[in-house]
Amino acid sequence: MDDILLLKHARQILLANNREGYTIPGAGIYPFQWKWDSGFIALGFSHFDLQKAMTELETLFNAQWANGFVPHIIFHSTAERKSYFPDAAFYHSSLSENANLKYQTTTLTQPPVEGWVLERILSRGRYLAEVQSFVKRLFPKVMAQHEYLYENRDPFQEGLVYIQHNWESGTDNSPVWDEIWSSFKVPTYDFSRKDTQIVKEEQRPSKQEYDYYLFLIDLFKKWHYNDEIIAGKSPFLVQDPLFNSMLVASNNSLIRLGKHFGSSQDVKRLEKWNKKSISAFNKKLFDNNAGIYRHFDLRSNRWLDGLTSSGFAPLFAGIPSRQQMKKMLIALERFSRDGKYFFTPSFDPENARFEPKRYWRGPVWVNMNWLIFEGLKSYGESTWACKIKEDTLQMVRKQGFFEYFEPDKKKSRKQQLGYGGKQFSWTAALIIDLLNDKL
Ligand code: 9WN
Repeated sequence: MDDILLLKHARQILLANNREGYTIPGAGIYPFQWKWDSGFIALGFSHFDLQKAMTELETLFNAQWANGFVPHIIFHSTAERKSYFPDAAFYHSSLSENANLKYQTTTLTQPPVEGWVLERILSRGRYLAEVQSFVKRLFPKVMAQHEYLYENRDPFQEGLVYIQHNWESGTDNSPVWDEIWSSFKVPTYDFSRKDTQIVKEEQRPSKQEYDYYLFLIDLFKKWHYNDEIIAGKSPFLVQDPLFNSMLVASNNSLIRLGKHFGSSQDVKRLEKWNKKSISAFNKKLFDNNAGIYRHFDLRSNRWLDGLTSSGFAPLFAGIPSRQQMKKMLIALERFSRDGKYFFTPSFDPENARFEPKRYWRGPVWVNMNWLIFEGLKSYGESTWACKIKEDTLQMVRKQGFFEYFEPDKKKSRKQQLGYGGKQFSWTAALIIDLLNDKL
């Protein structure tokens, strides 16, 4: 497929998945609005429909809670109520005193990408009064989200915020969580999986993993979603390098935007947060031997076992020094094992727990490639950035706009090996961005 056709297809997918005011990640499997998906989707729309890009984020922030928290799923459509599990009833968000009762939402969040997305939308419509007033309206809402995170998710005031559930990481069934799951027992839940009616079981998390995911939510319900109790008692409390990188990158954008759209006080707070976060990142999360950032488990007080593509995300936020970045290039090369794999498998291919078909346990994801591509570009590493861009385009040209992809290049050349949801929105959105990139 040539690039003009690819671009046309990508736009068609975004438009087909667009609903009234928001865009679903993929028909059938994900029928509502998801938080970080909306960020990538808005970026894709900003190339050809600024109005839709702005509406996507406005709709998301309409569901923001009183304390600044932004939920990870907004269950807009009642017609689709029964087609996704766990649904709004399972979360029972009104148990939290902060919940936004106008919307049916989850009680978990996702990586805070909105700050840097806002800046990119502005760059596409800088001279339009409508875009400027949009950024002005959104700025305090994004700021409130960051305030929520630093005030409620950083119990030791380290500058690194924690996630309280694997679904907050965006990388749901990553092998890094395995050792947390093995540290406690959960009941067996009786429920009907909706995801495996659409996607093959071998490409999704196991039923046993779902039991853990549901049990954590049940615990939080018992504690009325009180963050202080969760931080004190929950078995899952992790400083995730991807989540924190998105926060730092968004801080960076808000600092630049704040000069026009915020106050000098906002800018000062953001600078203070970022200074602390970046220094903690490099002291606590960088694994100098492996050349990659790690997940830190606040319960066991050590890094979780295993290296993931999330560990490269700090490149996007400008966190590593040049020396650290050079080490990361070696790790990145190892992840692709001399060109055997596409850049960048979601889990270390040399680890015995690598599973090339199963979701976040091995397959390649376009959003992670895009973040790493942008990161390397910002360090002036254009040769590397180009390799990742080319791999990503080649993968999608051959396989289509899937949710995730077979990492093995040889296999992928011979067979149709795109996995998960089809006509997936963020794959389409980021392909639009890559095709518009000048590198
Ligand atoms: C749970 C929508 C979301 C993405 C996540 C991805 C997957 C949901 C699920 O789909 O998670 O949030 O049901 O598996 O892991 O990153 O935002 O695309």
